[in-house]
Amino acid sequence: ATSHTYEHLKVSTPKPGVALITLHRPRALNALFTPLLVELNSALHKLNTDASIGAIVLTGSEKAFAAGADIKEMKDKSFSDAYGTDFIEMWSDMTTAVKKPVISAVNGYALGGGCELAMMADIMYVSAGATLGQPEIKLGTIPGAGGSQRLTRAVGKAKAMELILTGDSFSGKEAADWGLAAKVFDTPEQCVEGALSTAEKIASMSQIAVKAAKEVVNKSQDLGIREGVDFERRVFHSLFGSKDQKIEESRYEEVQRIQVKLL
Ligand code: CO8
Repeated sequence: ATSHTYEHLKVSTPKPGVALITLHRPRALNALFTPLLVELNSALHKLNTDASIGAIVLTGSEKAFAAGADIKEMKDKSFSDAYGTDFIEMWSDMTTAVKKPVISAVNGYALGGGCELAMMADIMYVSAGATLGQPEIKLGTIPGAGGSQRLTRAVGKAKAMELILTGDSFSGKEAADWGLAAKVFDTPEQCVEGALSTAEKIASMSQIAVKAAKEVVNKSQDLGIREGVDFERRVFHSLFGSKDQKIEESRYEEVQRIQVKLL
């Protein structure tokens, strides 16, 4: 994926095991139109099957992560256009097809579809001055790429309802205070750097365990607690079959000491 050139994205590997995808449609503040989404899906698919990549960071520019779905592309769509092509369904690739952790580093505007894209990532990092929001209601519509579901799970019904019904935007600092973002940084550069170091840390772990961990945490969003705990235990059992889980003899005593402490 890194050697491939894209028109609306930049893909690089700034750290070992880490891919950085930068949305690059500066003239439209990274508004998410179909050609960009096709490229994004293609890049994600390639990175997903690239064994040298352990984690992915997704970012935009300092001014805009993404200022929404492309209003110009959408304004004349009819119901049959939207329903017939299952419009926006392709966005879900980001979470269904990608088994490796994705961290969004959000700076500037992340509005509408941009906010939804940021929330699709497994971990969201923000800079304090970022502007997030679901302003669809102001355009006579509602979030269409998971916003009403992911925002509500992250911040609770009261806050999500208020944000989605008013279309009011919120800051990166608020996103972190409410638990939507995992970390907040003072500047956009620090935000991207922070996301890259976390990605590097994740990429240094067992890829098979990381994949399993992502899968079980995501399941918690779909399953009740009992089924979720059962599912986790099954996946946990399956990791006894992985090479990475086997403790090297040189570490045996250290691990035993930890186990004794836990008892
Ligand atoms: N779609 C298409 N083009 C965009 C978008 C967008 N979402 N956002 C910005 N642009 C373009 C502008 O048209 C402008 O292009 P040009 O120079 O050719 O006119 C360029 O980006 C720069 O934008 P501004 O000059 O407006 O930059 P500012 O710094 O003055 O303002 C803002 C930045 C506040 C982010 C402003 O651009 C803005 O309000 N953008 C729209 C935000 C928004 O409402 N996004 C859509 C959310 S809704 C959604 O994503 C899904 C549902 C949409 C349904 C639509 C049904 C009609």
